[in-house]
Amino acid sequence: MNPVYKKVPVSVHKRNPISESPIIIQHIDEVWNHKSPLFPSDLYERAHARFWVDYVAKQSADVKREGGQPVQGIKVLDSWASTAAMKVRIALAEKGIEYESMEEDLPHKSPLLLEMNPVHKRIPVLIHNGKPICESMIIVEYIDEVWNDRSPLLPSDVQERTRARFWVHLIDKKIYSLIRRLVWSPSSDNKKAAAEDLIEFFKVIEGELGDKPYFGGEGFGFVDVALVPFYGYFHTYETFGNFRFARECPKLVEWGKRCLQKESVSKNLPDPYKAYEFVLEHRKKLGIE
Ligand SMILES: N[C@@H](CCC(=O)N[C@@H](CS)C(=O)NCC(=O)O)C(=O)O
Repeated sequence: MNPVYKKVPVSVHKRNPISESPIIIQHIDEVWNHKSPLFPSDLYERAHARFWVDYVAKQSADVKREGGQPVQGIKVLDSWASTAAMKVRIALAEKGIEYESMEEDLPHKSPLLLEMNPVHKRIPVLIHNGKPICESMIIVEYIDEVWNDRSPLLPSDVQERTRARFWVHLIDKKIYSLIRRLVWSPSSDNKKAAAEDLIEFFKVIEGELGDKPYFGGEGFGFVDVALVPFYGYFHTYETFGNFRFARECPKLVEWGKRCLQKESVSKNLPDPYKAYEFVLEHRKKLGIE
């Protein structure tokens, strides 16, 4: 029932297993939505509640619809090299929303960033009508809910929506520590073991993709947004880990190429060689030998 985490709780609904407690709670709230709502109906309040659920989970281990109207006052506190920020830019591009990107100099964070994200002090932050929304995938979900008249990212079927959230949660939970071991640790560390663990993770993700063009099926969606920024760094991971994705995860490479054909992706992913140079320079700045 839970081959990925092998942990309780697992809720089984219509024979479909659902794991990870914040995702189970949201599933319950969406399926039995006629009584005792758990999440607020207001979209901003909902994003805010999700932020705090996510924050609490990490510690222990009046927005108006503007469909059709030109949208004013959208800013992204951004960084070109950040995979988290890319997710937000891709989601906005999918929806065709214009916004102002404000590039942060992360070693010298702006007063605006500290004011808008006082909890984590990290980019990306979406500022919509003067209100901040933090945490990349919470922002993506918010974007999908506010501009719900076009290019849906989350599936409309509740079971499929929960499944998409499960995979995004897994990606967010695992990928950064795997990358840190391979790319952001001293060269003397065991890169072979780090590369093997990263490949094993991507093989699990590739298993979920299967033979589908995108994770949700025929259309580019929520899980694709969460994963595709890392495709921009595949060359970097291959170089550090001395392996080839084309050999290890060929379907994932084909998926990445397919995603790159979309303008929303190609305009927001870095050139693979520039991304690699960025990592080398940043390692130097951080004094990682
Ligand atoms: N879980 C966060 C991660 C955000 C994150 O790690 N942002 C990095 C850039 S990729 C950052 O702002 N780093 C600056 C710092 O940690 O001081 C999300 O998905 O938004």
